[in-house]
Amino acid sequence: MATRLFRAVIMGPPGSGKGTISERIALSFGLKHLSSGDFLRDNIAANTEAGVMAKTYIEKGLLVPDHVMAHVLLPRLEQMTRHSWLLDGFPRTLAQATALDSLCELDMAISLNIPFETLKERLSERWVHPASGRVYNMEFNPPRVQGVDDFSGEPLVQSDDDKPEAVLSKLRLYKDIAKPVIDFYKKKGILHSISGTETDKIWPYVSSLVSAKVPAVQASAQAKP
Ligand code: G5P
Repeated sequence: MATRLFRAVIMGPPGSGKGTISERIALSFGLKHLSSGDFLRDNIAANTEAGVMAKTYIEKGLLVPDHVMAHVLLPRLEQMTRHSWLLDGFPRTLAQATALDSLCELDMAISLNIPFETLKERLSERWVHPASGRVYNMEFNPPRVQGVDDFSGEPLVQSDDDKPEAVLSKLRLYKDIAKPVIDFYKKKGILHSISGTETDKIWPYVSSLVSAKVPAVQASAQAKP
């Protein structure tokens, strides 16, 4: 009989802390952290057909079309038959949510609600190491040496995408497109909406939500022959 694994998604607007919280969940509970943005960046770096197409959308601050996302992500998920995972940044649209639903049953959908002013401030403090995608925040998690990546020693850059006008338009787009996805998970009874302005204050709540579910899932898996 197949082992019952934990499957969850985390949603939220750009800068809401999906990546930061996902990393903490992955470390604390031993789940695989799968980031749609990282998958896209890998494809862009490898110059795949999907990566070339995705780049044109990401550069304009637009969502990558659903069929490209499905092509990049779903085969990877299909291979993950032995691991519990947390999917960060997918689904973003209702079409993506229904495609995921036909592939697997989710245990939990976490939706982060962070005020726009907070996102604007955070993103204006964000610096990225372009080659690796490593993200720093000058207040929250600064690099050891200002302006320089901790691992490669290469310079950090600030993206045009993190300017206030770009953040505002991305946030509007997010709100419109995410609503049907949030309703979809609400109807399924697996949605947990979490509001706050600081990741460190949100974290204990997220941690207790996941810990209430992960041992239960693992215990039921162990009980099976
Ligand atoms: P990504 O890579 O999924 P976004 O834009 O959705 O990118 P982003 O910007 O990476 O998400 P995040 O993961 O929600 O944000 O947040 P984060 O990186 O953890 O935190 C943001 C910053 O705030 C960091 O500097 C962090 O250190 C800091 N921070 C965190 N918590 C705190 C705090 O409490 N206080 C402070 N001061 N700072 C904090 O997707 C990239 C693009 O790929 C495409 C889209 O074009 C997207 O724009 N894409 C898709 N397109 C279609 N469908 C999909 N499913 C797609 N997935 C990706």
